[in-house]
Order: sequence, then structure tokens, then C-alpha cells
Amino acid sequence: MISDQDVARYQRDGFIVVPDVLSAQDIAELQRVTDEFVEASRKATQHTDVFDLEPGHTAAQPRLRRIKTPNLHHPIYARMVHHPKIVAVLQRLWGPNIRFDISKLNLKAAGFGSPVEWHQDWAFYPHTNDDLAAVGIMIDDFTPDNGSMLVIPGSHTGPIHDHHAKGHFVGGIDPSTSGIDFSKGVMCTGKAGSITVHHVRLVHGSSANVSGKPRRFLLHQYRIADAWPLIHPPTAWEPWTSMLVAGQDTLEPRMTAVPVRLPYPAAPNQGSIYENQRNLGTRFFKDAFDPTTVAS
Ligand SMILES: O=C(O)CCC(=O)C(=O)O
Repeated sequence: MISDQDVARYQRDGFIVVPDVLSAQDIAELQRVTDEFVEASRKATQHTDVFDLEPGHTAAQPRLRRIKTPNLHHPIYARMVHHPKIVAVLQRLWGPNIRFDISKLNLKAAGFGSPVEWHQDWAFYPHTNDDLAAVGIMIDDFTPDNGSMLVIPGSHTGPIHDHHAKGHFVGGIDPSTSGIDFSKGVMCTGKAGSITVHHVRLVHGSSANVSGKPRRFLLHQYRIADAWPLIHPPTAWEPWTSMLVAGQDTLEPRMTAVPVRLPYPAAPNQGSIYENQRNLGTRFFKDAFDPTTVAS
């Protein structure tokens, strides 16, 4: 599914975009099912276990920001977790033993989808080693103006940045103090059916969707089977081992010298990264509801 050059690029840059992973039928089904969830969200007046809502969401004009754990709520999403081409990409990067973690679907509807401030996923869920990545499935075409993900190439080998503000974890990096050169950001665009794979330590974020087209991104977190979570470790063996999507399980976590900064005390606003980041003082991306919204 991917070449030796892709593997070398992933190791050097911390991300790759792989075109043509999903079939036209997969994409059509994902679009249809996602439209159904947006319809169902009309009934929600506040965040639920399934829906995270944009500010300004109403029954008349549903503004769904995220479907939480979509694989638990529809078989089409559940099937994508085990998609053989996705698993094959991860096995080229890490070898045979792959474990799923969690899934989420970030929607950026035409003209208002909220930005995601710069962050490293590792700040949320450090493990004993950092062979972890998020796979992002492009359900729509990702273009320069619809809030495609931005990444800082090579940042996966750098420090773990501070994701705290006023003494609490906020799930975002203060762009004014981080020392990161955001002008080096690269945008991950592609046709629907492409995937992104980004390393758990890679600095990434995305602007609001200022285009007239939706941008829906189904994100799966995966890890090598011998990576053991340092926070929220599993409390029961069966659910843990049932998340293995390929290869063998192990009772021997692999420990490596990875930098860790724990996400404590917990973010004052819980429920999603959008909620966590509400307490980030200085923001990089302009708000979705500013009609002049563009990436800074
Ligand atoms: O939706 C995006 O553009 C990025 C999402 C992301 O990084 C996250 O939800 O952790």
C-alpha cells in the first residue's frame, strides 16, 4: 500500500498522505451515514455522549462539530477501524502488531467549521513508547480553503510543548510563547478517500472552513501493541486485547526514553478537544464565526 519512500518520509517528517485508500462505495456510505448523524443532531440542544455541537447549533440549522466514538454508533464506522488497507499501512510503519484506541469524526461544515488549535496528541495520551499515530480518513475532498489539517514537518522528534494555561491542561499550544515556526506548516490536502497518517508527537492543527464545501475527517488513533498507556491504563484485560486489530498481543510493554508531560490538572472544560481548548488564552486560528476568518 505504501512504498519504502513513504516509510522514510513518515520517519523524517512525521506524516504522510496516502491517496486512493477507500473505494468510491466506502466514501459514499460514509457521506450518507454522516449526513444521517447531522440530521439526528437537530434534536440535540447540548453536547451529548455522541454529539459535540458548534456554538450556534439549532434544530433549524444543525452545526455538528464532532461525532464522538463513531465506531460504537454505526457499523459503517466500525468497519473502517479494521479497513485492510489502513491496517496494511500501519504494519509497514510498525510491523505486524497493531492496536486500535479510539475514533472521532471532526466535521467542518461549509462556512463555519471550527478551527482546532495547534497541539500534539501525545500531550493527551502518553504511552511507554511513541509508536502511535492518528489515521485521518478524508470523507470529502480536502482543499486549501476548507480547513484541511496543517502539520509542522519534523516536529515529532522535538520537545513536548506546554499544553497548559493558568495552571490547567487546555489541550493546545500557546502560539505566542512556544517558539514553533508556524510558517513551516504544511497542509494535508487530498481527494475524498485519501488518508493522512500523523505521528502522535507531531504538532498539528487546522483553521476554520471558509469554503462553501464541507470537510469531514474520520480520525482513528492506533498504536503498536507493545505501547502501554501511562494514563488511563486498562482496568480489564478483555476490552484491552479486543482492540488488537492485527498480530499478537503482549504482556511486555516496550519502554523507550520518550519525553512526557502529563495532562494534569485536567482541563476545566471536558468533552472534546474543542471544549478543552476554550481555556487556551492566545489563539492562532481565527474564530469560525468571524466572516473574515482565515488562518493567521
Ligand atoms: O480535524 C482536524 O483538522 C484536526 C483534528 C485533531 O487534531 C484532533 O481532533 O485531535
